[in-house]
Amino acid sequence: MDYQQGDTIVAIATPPGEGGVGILRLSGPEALSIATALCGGSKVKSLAPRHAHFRRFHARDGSIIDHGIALYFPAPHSYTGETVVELQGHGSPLALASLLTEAIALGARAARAGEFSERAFLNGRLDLAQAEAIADLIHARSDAQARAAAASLEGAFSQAVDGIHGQLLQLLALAEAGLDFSEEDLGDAHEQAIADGLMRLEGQIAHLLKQAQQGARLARGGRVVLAGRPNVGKSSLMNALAQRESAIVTAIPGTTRDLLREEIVLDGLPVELIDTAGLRAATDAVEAEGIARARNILHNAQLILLVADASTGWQAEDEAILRDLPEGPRRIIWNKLDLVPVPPFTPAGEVAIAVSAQTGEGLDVLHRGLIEALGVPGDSCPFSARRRHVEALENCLHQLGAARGMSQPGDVPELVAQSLREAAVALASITGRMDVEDILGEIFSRFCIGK
Ligand SMILES: Nc1nc2c(ncn2[C@@H]2O[C@H](COP(=O)(O)OP(=O)(O)OP(=O)(O)O)[C@@H](O)[C@H]2O)c(=O)[nH]1
Ligand SMILES: [Mg+2]
Repeated sequence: MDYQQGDTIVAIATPPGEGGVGILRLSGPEALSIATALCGGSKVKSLAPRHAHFRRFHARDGSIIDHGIALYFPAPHSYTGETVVELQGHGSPLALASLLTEAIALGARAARAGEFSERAFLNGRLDLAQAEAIADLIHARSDAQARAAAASLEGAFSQAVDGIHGQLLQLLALAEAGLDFSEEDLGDAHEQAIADGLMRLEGQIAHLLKQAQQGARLARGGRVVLAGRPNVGKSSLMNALAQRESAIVTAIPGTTRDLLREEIVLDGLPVELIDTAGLRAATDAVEAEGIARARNILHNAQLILLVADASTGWQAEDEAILRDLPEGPRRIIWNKLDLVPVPPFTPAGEVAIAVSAQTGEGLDVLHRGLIEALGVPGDSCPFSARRRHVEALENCLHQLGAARGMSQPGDVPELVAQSLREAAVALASITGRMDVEDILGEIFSRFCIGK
């Protein structure tokens, strides 16, 4: 790789706030000279590659900002593939801000979000799927998410993609050979080899697509909205599921006004639970706003739990709310099961789960119901993925299907080759080996600064 950025970038690589350690990271051609100046210039012994050196970090006027460890990674053996220096001082927001200011005064430029990882990608240190996995690892909210992202970062997903891509290129070469020779030269065996290859590849991509869908679902997490009439126990149920008293519960209908959010982890999947204002004709402006927010959020739910009161049974108001719900997965939750011997009659075509938020009865069934309704991938998720990867695999599969449809005797072999080429491009866009400029900005802009 001969890729070298002209400028040297700098960022505070540790999270904002106070902490034991705070790291300033520099990458680019001037990283060493700027870091050397910060460490006291020529008066101090120069930094040896990959050695931890204790240094005082200076301002230009000679005053000392902090002290700590300086680490120098010569190109290309660094995170970005460029010259990188890390100054590891104390996690003091003010000292780090001063160091950053000094580095900029010495010629570095403040890095954009994700720019270190973008350079790592451009220098071939990471492929795109791995770079995305870094962001997913940083943002992981459950063990399962973090493990899946780490597997992607290790290359589990990229290796599977590369393996199939190699086979696809071989098949493409075979199909292109058919363009140069007539049918008689190559014979039936050639056609059969292409047909067999297509079949095999479609099977492999369908399998990878399924895993990527699970990986993307895990990385995205779930969102469940609790809705229903006032006083049916939505807030009580949220508290019971979250195992903490976050929402106010009273016997007064119309208690909840704002949307309240709690996060729970279901079988490794982080799920956002949203409690809403009871749906009815509002009695005041505050409640009316709460109800408007409740109705809005229903459109962004992966699963709606329509909570109803088992002690009153299904009411006309419940029916009206049900009719108004947006399309999408939903469950009826009969709450207050402790007040009745058996759950009431559920409207036809609906799936119901009966619980008591007060006694905890039925909550285990509700947990399993949520896992099933959200399609939680659980431990069967070998790597993390994103919507972009799923779309690329779907596109690849579609092109292979098109190639198979066109590879009958008498068909135009050019079209088969063209579809195979497009399938290969779609697959390669996952790791970024071809045609990636347009998606780069989109991916790296989601990083945090300093990564
Ligand atoms: N017996 C019994 N009472 C419950 C249960 N769940 C909630 N309640 C009671 O029902 C009343 C309303 O509970 P909330 O959780 O505030 O109901 P809500 O649906 O959030 O009400 P709004 O916020 O007004 O829409 C309170 O008095 C709760 O103690 C339950 O499982 N059994
Ligand atoms: Mg409430």
